[in-house]
Amino acid sequence: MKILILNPPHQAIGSRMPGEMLPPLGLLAIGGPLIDDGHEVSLLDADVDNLALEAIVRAAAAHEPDAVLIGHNGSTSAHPTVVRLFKLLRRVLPDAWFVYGGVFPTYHWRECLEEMPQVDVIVRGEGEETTRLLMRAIPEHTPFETIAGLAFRRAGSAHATPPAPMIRNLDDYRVGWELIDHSRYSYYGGKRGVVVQFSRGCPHLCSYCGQRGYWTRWRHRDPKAFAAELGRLYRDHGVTMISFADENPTTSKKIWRELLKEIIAQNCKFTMIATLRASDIVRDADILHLYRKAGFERFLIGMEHSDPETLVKVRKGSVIKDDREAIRLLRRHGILSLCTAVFGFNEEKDRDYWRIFRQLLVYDPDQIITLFVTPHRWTPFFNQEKDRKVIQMDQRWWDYKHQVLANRYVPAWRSFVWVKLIEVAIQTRPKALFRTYLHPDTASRHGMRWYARIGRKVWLHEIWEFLTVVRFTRSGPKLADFWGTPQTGGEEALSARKDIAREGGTAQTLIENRPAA
Ligand code: B12
Ligand code: SF4
Repeated sequence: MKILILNPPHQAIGSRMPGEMLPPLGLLAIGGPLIDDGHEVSLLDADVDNLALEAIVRAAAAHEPDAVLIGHNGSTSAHPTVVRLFKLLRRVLPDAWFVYGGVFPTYHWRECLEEMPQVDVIVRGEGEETTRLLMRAIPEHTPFETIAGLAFRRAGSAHATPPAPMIRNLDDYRVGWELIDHSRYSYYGGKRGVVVQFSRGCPHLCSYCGQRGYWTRWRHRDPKAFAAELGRLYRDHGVTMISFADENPTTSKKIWRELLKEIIAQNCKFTMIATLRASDIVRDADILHLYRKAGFERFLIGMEHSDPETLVKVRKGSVIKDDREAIRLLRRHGILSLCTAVFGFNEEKDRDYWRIFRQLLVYDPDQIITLFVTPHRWTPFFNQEKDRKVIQMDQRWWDYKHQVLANRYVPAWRSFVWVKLIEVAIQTRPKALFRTYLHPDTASRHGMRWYARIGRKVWLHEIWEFLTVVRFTRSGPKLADFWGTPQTGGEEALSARKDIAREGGTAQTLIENRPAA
C-alpha cells in the first residue's frame, strides 16, 4: 500500500510560538511498523511548515496514496482542522482509504464517524499494531470486524470492535525516524530535537488527567535499547535535544536509575527535558546528580495550587512540602523547574488567585506555565463537573490555554486578568530576571532565556487573542450536553488482559483472544 501519514497544521501556541518544532512522534511510531511491513510510507508534516489546507490537498493529491492517515498531537483542539481537511481531501482522493487516530478520535469515535462521512476507519488507542493489522487487512479484504481497536461504519451506523490489547513489549515496535529530515526539527532554542517515549502510562489517579487511562497501564522500554537508540540519534543524525513524552518516566526508581546510567554510558552531550512528579524528585534526592549527568536540564512539574478541597477532588496526591523541596533540590543540581499553575476550578474566588500567587512566590520556581483545567469526556473530572456551563463553544480553544467553563464566582475576563498578572509578576521577579540574564550556569541561562523569549511572545499574543479573537458565550450548555454523556467507564482505551499477547499479532490471534463484548 502507498500510505501518506499527515500531520495537520495547528494554531495552538505550542505549534506557532516557539518558531521551531519537534517531530510528531505518534505518527512516526505508527510509520515504523508500516515500513517494516513493506508498505511505501511518507509523512507530510503540514504543522512544521504551517501549510495552508489547499497546499496540503495539492501535495496529497500529487502523492496519489492508497491510504491517508491523519492524527495530531493536540488532538482535541486540532479536530476542527482535521474535519475540514478530510472533506477537502475526499474531493481529490475519492478512492483512498481515510484513517483517523489519536486521543480525541479514540474516545469520540462515534461522533467523528457521524460528523465525517469521509473517514473510513478510526484507530482507537495505541496505534502501532492496530494500524499495521488494518493496512494488511485492506488489500487482503480481511473483515475489519476481526481487528480489535477499530471503529468504522457497519450497515450505515458507527460501530467499534473491542479495545485493542495493550502492547506489552514496547520494544517490539520501532519509531520510523527515516520518515523525517532531522534538520527540519529543532527545539529549546535551535537544538536539533526529537520527542521520545521511554514509558507509557501512569499509576497515579489525578481525576482530570486525559492521558493515564489512554495508555491503561504503566510499561517501559528496555533501558539499554532505549539509550542506544538515543545514542544513534545523536551520532547519526546530530540530535542533541531530547523531549520525553512520558507521563511518568520515574514511576520505578530502579528502572529510572538504570536508564540514567545507560544514557550516561552513551557519552552524548544531550539537553533533555521531561515531565515529572515532585514526589519522585524528592524520592530520588540521592541520585539527582545522575539526572543532570545524563543531560536533564529542565523538568515540568505538575502542581496544583488550589484550595485543599479542590486538591482532594482532583486526586493529585501532591504535597506542598514535596513541591517546594523538589524545586529546591533541582536547583541544587543545576536543573530548571517549570511549574504548572492550573486555573479554572469552579470554586475559585479572587482571593484564591492572590493565594496562588503568594504560594508561587514561596515555591520560587524558575519558570511557570499557566493552564486552564480542561475536562475531557473520558476523565472522572468530567463527571464531577458535568453540570458546569461551557463558556467556550469553539473546540479549537480546548487546548489547556483557554478557559472553557464558567466559574461560579469569577467571570472569565477577570480570571484572565489575574492569570496574566500572575505570569508577569512571577517571571519579572528580580530573582527570575537574574537567573534569566546572569545565571552562572550556561545551560540554565540558555533555558531561562529561551523560555523568557517565548513567554513574552505568548503573553502578548494571548492578550491580543483575548481581546480580538476568543469569544465566550453566556448562554452555553452544560458540559455534559456539550460533549455528551460521561465516558469514564471506557477511560482505559486498551484491553490490559494478561492472556492477550501481541506477539505474532495477526488478525487471527486477535479474534481468538478477543475479550467478551
Ligand atoms: C511532547 C508533547 C508536546 C510537544 C511536542 C509536540 C510534538 N511535535 O510531538 C509540544 C510541547 C510542542 C506540545 C504541544 C502541544 N500539546 Co502536547 N504533548 C506532548 C506529550 C507529552 C507527548 C506526545 C507524544 O509524543 N506522545 C507519544 C506518542 C507515541 O503518542 P501519541 O501521539 O498519542 O500517538 C499514539 C496513539 O495516539 C496513536 N496515534 C496518534 N496519532 C495517530 C494517527 C493515526 C492515523 C493513527 C492510526 C494512530 C495515531 O498511535 C500512536 C502510537 O501508539 C503529550 C502527552 C502524552 N504523553 O502523549 C502531550 C499532549 C499530546 N499535548 C497536548 C496539547 C493540548 C498540546 C497543545 C495543543 C498545547 C498548546 N495549547 O499549545 C500543543 C499542540 C501543538 C503540537 N504541535 O503538538 C495534549 C492533548 C490533549 C487532547 N486530548 O487533545 C496532550 C495529550 C497532553 C495532555 N495534557 O493531555 N506537546
Ligand atoms: S501524575 Fe500526571 S500523568 Fe499521572 S495521572 Fe496525574 S496528571 Fe496524569
